[in-house]
Amino acid sequence: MLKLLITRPLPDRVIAKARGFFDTTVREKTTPLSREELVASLKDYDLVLPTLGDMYSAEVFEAVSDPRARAIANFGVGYNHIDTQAANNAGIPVSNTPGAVTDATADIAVMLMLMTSRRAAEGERMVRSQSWGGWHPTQLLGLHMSGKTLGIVGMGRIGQAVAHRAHHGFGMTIKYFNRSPKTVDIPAEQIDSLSGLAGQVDIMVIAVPGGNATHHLINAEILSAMQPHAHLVNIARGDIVKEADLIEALENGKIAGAGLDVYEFEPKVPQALIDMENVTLLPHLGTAALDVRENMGFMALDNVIAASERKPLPNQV
Ligand code: 8YV
Repeated sequence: MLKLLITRPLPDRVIAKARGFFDTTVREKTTPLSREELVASLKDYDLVLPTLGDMYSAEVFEAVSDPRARAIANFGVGYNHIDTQAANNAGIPVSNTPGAVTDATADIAVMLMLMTSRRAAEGERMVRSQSWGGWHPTQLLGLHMSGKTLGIVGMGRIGQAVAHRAHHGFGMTIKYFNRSPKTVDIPAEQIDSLSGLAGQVDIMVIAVPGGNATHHLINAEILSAMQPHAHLVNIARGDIVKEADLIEALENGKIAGAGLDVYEFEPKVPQALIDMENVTLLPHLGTAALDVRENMGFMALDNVIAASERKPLPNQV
């Protein structure tokens, strides 16, 4: 039997399936692999199923001259923690789990859109701290989301799923920025500059992949272009937003609020954000539902199984 390393505990059904095919090691820690573990994973296992935070840098691949690993099947759609060029050079194909994450992540985007625009977290904190004195007509007034304009940065699968929800569910006008021209099956306008989009929308959702090409894409220039009543939502990768610039924009009223599921230096969250009432902070909940995580796991296993049979990976990146 080929040896498979799964780098975090995964749902029971996924582990059971893996054990049916492979001599499976499940690493019990919930933290990313150390440098030694990364190197060992390529040396000691035929197949590796890693996830967010397992930093397969070029240096890790270079440290293993004759890797035993014949595939890296990432659990998750985002693979900015894996240097795919270096993996290719080492002859190790990499796959991800597109599709399995789309709806759940789009749902979290809508949740954050509503939470930040309608001040839900602030209200919840008020109730919990027993400082709610009772309803009155001008209390906690937020931004009425229905019918407003949504800007989507990155009109891939997740961006389109957010657009569908916002258009059909909330009657929002959809505008988007995408590197390449893209047509979509709902009324939506592609704007050719990101700062142009930023200036036209009431809520802006980030849905581009992480990685070098999008690092600090949302910076002071873009945040300054946004309207003072607008909100920013990030459900993609933390370092797409230059967090120091976001803090500055919030502190100086350049935008009205933010809803974040991801952070530049995850899991560190700056105290300045924690201290702001108009910021909603979630712990990377994008796909946190059992059936979604099972589907992600099964999809990653499909790729592992294909690699074990020396077939092309169905979701090679
Ligand atoms: C995952 C995500 O749960 O799929 C992704 O890329 O961002 C999350 O929803 C997590 O990152 C594991 O990959």
